[in-house]
Amino acid sequence: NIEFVIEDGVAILTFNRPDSLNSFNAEMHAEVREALKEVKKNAEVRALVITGNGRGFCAGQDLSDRNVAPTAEAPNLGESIEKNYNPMIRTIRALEMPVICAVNGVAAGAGANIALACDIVFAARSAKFIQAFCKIGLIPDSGGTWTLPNMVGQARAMALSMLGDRVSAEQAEQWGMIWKAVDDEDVKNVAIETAKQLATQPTKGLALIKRAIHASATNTMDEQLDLERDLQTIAGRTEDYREGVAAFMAKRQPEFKGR
Ligand code: LHQ
Repeated sequence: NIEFVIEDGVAILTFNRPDSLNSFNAEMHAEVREALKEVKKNAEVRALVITGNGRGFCAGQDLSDRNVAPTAEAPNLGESIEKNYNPMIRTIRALEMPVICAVNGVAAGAGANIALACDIVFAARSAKFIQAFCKIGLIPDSGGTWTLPNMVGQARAMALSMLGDRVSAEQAEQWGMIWKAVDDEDVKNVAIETAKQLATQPTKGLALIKRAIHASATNTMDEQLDLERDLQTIAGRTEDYREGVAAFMAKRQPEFKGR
């Protein structure tokens, strides 16, 4: 249900259920969980790319394995969120390396919000972002009620969540939901090349940048100044900081180790 490879310091996780637009069943959840575990513990990995095979990126939960017959017991969706979606989103957000998303096609429901949880998002020009949840009586999950208003403001977040309108890649770029819309045929390569380049950079420093930017959404300016002081203290003790300054002064290319 997924493909997972590691090359040149980059882990590439590809959703691989193209017939159902890479929607999540239980097996795919388990495989993604294992892959993310490997990313976390393998010291060689210094960036992660998430993408999908076929014409979709991910259509969220696989709705075909839901028993919604009138006689069926009411499901507990919170359990599935607690077991599957929330740990995945929390892991992506906490990974101490850049997570690059290549949205190769439609991203709907949880699929849209997995993309929005990543650090740098490229989307194919033909891709669409759809908060599809409202169409089946649900609310945006996988962090969407947090990421979306933070990125696009409450007016747009509310309307997108209630109407379930399709947002094009270019609109998503203009609204600050993603980094860049790129030509369809380039999206995976651009994401992988960006990740490979980032995998040669000061990984620890990048992880600290990630922490600081995330914290800014809920911190005051004053709290953020304190956090910057603390994180810069950590950054200043890394080998890569020494190497960066030494290379700059010697007018040579730095060789970062990621620590
Ligand atoms: C699918 C799906 C799908 C199964 C396309 N499942 N087959 C969390 C916790 C617990 C439970 C509930 O949910 C959640 C989080 C969620 O993610 S809820 C939201 C679930 N996702 C959706 O509601 C999106 C459903 N999909 C769509 O609205 C459309 O498929 C989109 C707009 C994504 C794409 O439309 P089209 O380009 O017209 O493609 P299509 O609809 O023809 O889909 C292609 C095939 O993929 C089709 O199968 P078929 O056998 O007819 O070729 C679809 O049935 C299948 N598929 N999404 N989520």
